[in-house]
Amino acid sequence: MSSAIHRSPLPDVALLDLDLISYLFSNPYNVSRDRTIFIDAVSGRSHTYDDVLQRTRSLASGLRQLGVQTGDTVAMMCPNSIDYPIICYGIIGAGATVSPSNATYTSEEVHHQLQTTGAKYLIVHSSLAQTVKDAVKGTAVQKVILQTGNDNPPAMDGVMMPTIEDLMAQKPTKDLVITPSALLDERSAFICFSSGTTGPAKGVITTHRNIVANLQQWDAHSTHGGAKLPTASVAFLPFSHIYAISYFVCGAFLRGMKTAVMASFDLDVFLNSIQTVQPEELAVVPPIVLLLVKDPRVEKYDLSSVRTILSAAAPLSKELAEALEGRFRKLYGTTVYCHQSYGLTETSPLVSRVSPERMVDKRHTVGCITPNMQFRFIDSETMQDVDMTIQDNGQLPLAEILCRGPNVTKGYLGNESATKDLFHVDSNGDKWMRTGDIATIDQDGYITIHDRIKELIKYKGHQVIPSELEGKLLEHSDVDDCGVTSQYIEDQATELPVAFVVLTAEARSQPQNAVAMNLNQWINERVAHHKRLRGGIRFIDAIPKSPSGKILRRKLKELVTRDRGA
Ligand code: 4UU
Repeated sequence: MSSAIHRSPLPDVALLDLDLISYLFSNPYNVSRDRTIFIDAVSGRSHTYDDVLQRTRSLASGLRQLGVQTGDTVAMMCPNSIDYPIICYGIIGAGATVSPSNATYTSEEVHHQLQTTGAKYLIVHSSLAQTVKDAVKGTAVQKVILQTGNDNPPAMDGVMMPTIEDLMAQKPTKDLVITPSALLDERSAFICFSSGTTGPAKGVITTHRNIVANLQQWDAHSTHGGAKLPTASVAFLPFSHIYAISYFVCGAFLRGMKTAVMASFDLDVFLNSIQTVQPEELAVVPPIVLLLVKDPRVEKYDLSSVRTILSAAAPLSKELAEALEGRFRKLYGTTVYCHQSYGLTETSPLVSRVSPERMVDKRHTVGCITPNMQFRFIDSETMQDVDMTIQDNGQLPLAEILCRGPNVTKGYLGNESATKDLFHVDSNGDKWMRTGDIATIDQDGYITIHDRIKELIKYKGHQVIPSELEGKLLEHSDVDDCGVTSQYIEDQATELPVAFVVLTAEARSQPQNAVAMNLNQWINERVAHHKRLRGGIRFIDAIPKSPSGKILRRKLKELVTRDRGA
């Protein structure tokens, strides 16, 4: 059935048999050791390439002395900073795995991640220490390491709290732990969290092979036809998400990109940083494209260095991309290509992007298959291959993307059944990863994402998992049943989570506004900011369900659209 397999139109790249630390520190792009790589966008504090090397060695050595062993997991809950990449490399260089938590997570959310990974160590910024104080209870965490801010961290019973700064000040006595070739497919570098196609957040095993391969795939794809990699960047995307891990935490250092790092997004700081570090490319998500199109402050800064704007993690409309290109043309007379790449946490992350030589005619797709990857397209119901060639009526067929390649995860940590569901085994016994994304592919191999059949909601590129919100709503005594879906809001360029709730008889007799307010407050206290029910709570008599009791999310979505049209 080789005809069902779609390959990258680009040649494969020769993959290196190296672990992440050896690859990064081999300095394949000959970055000058005194080049400034990470600069704090507000304070101006910075690290050169050499600073990163030295501090990584010290931290790895300090972590080993503290007891970290090869194969351990070290959880991390820190806002973006210029030290963040060093902390990641230090952990991996000590032989351990990094499991990053989003810095806006609640105690419950962090607790779930710590339970899943069995992390023995947790590195936390002092401003978030209060959150982790409860999160570590009942987990395997033995030591909490503080990244010092201006805060007074709470005391934690039974756990020792050295500081990262102390560890980084150690003499780099031990060599970094190098993962041998035989273990590149076994040992994980990162465990990020994703819902995959269904169910709660799961720990995605990103092995050394996965991440190194994807960095190489990214570079081969981005430089195809002789294009140059960017030399500078501005980082606001959360470093706990695979997009930023790839582009900034690993990519910026690997490629020697001078990178202004923002702890959180602030438009003026972002624009000012662009003016200062002069990136050729901006790595963003769709709502930031919208902001750059609309906000008058854009005109106060010189953004003329920008040549390409890369949007990923959620759908971007052609209209919005063109509006931003128009703004740059008007302001500077320059041609800027606002384009997309597509990927998943489970694919480390890049799956497809627009090749430099096709920016003009293909930039409104999500690009072509990246080197070393293969796709097949299936009917999600029947699991049969779909012939993707253009039909007589000129339409391209729609089907779910399955993929395979060196960057595809082996599965979810400690969750065999979810891992099994992630893969489709074809008639040859080959394993293909299900993406839950519905797409077309044109005759040049360029892909357009049309729909998402998995449960996942994307709020500004962040994952919002419906079943998680449903679980929290069901814990409320007013709620008999519920179902969560999303609504796409064009003028915010994002989906918003919407809850349908069946109230108990007693709650039905209460003023509905007050009940909704209570439920919103309940949710807001329990989940991170980006998971709030911004699309609203709607009361309904019954949640549409299949005979087996599964929520019919399609039906919920139809209700949202119907209400909207009404
Ligand atoms: C429509 O969002 C990501 C990964 C983003 C990424 C980053 C750098 C992709 C390529 C890259 O170079 O991962 P997750 O796991 O948070 O979410 C994955 C899901 C996909 O299955 C898809 O539904 O996010 C959606 N998605 C997109 N949808 C990702 N990119 C796109 C896109 N258009 N460009």
